[in-house]
Amino acid sequence: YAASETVWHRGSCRLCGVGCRVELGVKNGTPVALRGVPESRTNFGYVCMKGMHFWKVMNHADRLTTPLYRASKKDKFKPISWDEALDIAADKFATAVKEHGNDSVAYYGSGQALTEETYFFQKMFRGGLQTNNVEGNPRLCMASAVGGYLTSFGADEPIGGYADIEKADCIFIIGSNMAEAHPVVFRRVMRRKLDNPDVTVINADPRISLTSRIADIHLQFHPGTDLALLNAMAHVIVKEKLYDEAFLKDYVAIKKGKAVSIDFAEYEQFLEKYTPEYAAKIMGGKVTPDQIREVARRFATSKGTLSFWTMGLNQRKQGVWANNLVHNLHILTGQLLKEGADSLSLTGQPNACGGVREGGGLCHILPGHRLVAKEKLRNQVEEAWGIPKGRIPPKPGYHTMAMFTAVNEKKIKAMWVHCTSPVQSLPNCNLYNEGMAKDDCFMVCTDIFPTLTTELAANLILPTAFHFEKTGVYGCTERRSQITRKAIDPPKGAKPEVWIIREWGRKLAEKLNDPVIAQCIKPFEGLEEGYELPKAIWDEYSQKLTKGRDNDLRGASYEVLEQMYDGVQWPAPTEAFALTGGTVKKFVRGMDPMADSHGKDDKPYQFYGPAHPDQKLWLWQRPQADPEEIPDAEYPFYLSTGRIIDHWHTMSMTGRVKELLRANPYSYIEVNPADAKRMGIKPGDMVEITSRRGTNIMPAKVYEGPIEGMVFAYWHDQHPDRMINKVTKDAYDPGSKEPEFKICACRIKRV
Ligand code: MGD
Ligand code: SF4
Repeated sequence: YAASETVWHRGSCRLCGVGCRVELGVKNGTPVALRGVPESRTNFGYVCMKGMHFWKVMNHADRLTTPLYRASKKDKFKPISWDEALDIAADKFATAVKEHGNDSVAYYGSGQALTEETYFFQKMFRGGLQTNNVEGNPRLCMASAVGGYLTSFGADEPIGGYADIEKADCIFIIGSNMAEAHPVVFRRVMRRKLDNPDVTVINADPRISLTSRIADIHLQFHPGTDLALLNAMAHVIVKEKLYDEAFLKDYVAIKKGKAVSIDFAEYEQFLEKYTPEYAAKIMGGKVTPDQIREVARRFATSKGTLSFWTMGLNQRKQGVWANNLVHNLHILTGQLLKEGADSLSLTGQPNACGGVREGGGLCHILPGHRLVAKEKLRNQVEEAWGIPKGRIPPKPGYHTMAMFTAVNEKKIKAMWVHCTSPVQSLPNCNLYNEGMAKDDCFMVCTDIFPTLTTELAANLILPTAFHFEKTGVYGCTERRSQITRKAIDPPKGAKPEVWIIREWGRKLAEKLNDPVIAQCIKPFEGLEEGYELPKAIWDEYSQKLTKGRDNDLRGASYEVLEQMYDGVQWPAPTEAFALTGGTVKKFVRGMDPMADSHGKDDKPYQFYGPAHPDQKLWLWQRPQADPEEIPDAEYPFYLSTGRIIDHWHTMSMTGRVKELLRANPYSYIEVNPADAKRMGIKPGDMVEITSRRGTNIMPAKVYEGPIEGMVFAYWHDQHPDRMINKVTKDAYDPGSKEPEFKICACRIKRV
């Protein structure tokens, strides 16, 4: 190529969980454009406006280019060399371990980190520093989905994928504004509906959103009442005998409580009270009993029913139960495993599935969907790493909210925050920011930009390479791993994380005089960091730690991933199979090699998931239950929060792109017109939103989106007056520990 020509480099987008295949245009060593890849079967060449503007983030003048250090959080940062920076980081973690024990250090990572980064970090913390204090922001988005899949299907992650959209006849979207949060996959849903007007689209949500535009039926209800809806749909399906008796007989066990077995008669008895009339009353009266009947019938009788959900179900105190109840409908009706039918959780981030759920990035899981608590599984990991048996501690570490509570309680003395900004993204953030701002916890942040977290809480900021400036793998919603190869150099002074971890690890081994830490980095010594190093990390993870696991990725070598337009869907145990694209439907004989090899009988479906020893799907008896906080006389409104199309999370990236910022410069509070009229609020009036935890002030958008009695704000805005996590509540699901960002009580007033 002539230097002046644009060269296109393949990779995946990093700005949401869809996983669009894209190409970055580079001219004279500088990114100049981003486009879709028409051959891709994921996004067919389409990208959304965030994706399209991605390259402008890379070039931004605010990129961090030198390590910055301050001994106290009250001081100003000073630039220091990489050698000094890594020495300080190693010294602080070593001192914390020596003086306060192994559990006084912690890692808090991200569903946007590359798999190689999450895997390497957790190896250093568990195998090197001997703590399971390994957590990440996927706790805030996907933990309830993980809990739901494990308890209902015995295995994490969806059975099918996006390819079911083009075959589905009924699409049930609950608790998801996928038009904004997963725009390109929503485009596929929209195309299906436009091409086939007979396809039913049902949207169940307390708020009318852009997603609702294509719905035939929109069910609008009070936040937190949808467990009643899902049970009422099951009630209709059972009463009208719309369930699949043969499927239930062959593949299903029924459970209640902590997995106590019950029979169908007891389940039927439990459903007895969930009549459509009963549910409609709980849901607030806008949904009619006949609508519930209609929705249940269409769900059960279509040729293929495909459900989508995301944070509206996950970010709830009953998040796991809500997931179970959607899976229940699919299990009852047999709307699973066939073309066009699936219970498909949309993932919250580009690599929450691949890196964190599969790579061992949460406090209770090790790589390859292994549980920390199981000795045999810990030993397998220790053996793969060549470290002594018993080196990984048996106790899971702190989950996210417990970890930041431990920071408040001064139990965590050194913490590494990678690729996330908890100062803005934690619920009830004022409470946790107090602890993070104190000098009791030494904090290292690896980021590409300054953030509210680096400003308030970091002692040491390490500037990193960005997407396309390093090589690594992401795994999206549908069990699909995709590689992005380094296309350009990072800004001078910024380094890929895998290099940072290795260099820090070497110093840490010296300071703690610990040969096992040195052993953890030994396989990666001497490798060039742009490609060889991440490849060696990927090889160790995929070859040694996914072998025989349900996410077997041995066939998905870098070489194979580089050949495949859309990456590979696991399980993919061999290269030959991975080169076909991998497993489109899990558990189906003839499609999934694990189902073939685990076959215990001659049935077409084989449920080999590690969490269900009986190899069955579990139908759960789960009652309607209230959220942690419901409106009362003092705080009479429900507050809900979510995403919009123009921005991503804390806006640290999209807020720096002027086109995206202009499209949506600041947050506003959506108020239903009936409430606005009653309270004298007009469009654009400034409104104060107060909960038991904090206050925001922002302009009103008067609009029939939220149901009467509910207000909604997007959470991306960093401005102190509009940072909605000062107001949200930090209650969490007792099973998944995922916080209830979606529901709390507040009052509003015009100011
Ligand atoms: P992000 O903006 O995604 O938000 O919240 P966060 O993870 O805190 O932070 C990513 C950071 O990584 C940015 O600072 C970015 O600059 C940096 N970064 C980007 N690329 C790289 C890289 O290659 N290397 C490094 N080292 N850094 C990089 C997300 C969290 O927020 C999540 S996952 C959810 S689902 C929650 N959603 C939610 C909600 O719905 N409502 C409310 N109210 N709050 C929420 N908070 C949660
Ligand atoms: Fe990127 Fe998501 Fe937009 Fe696709 S839909 S281009 S993955 S932000």
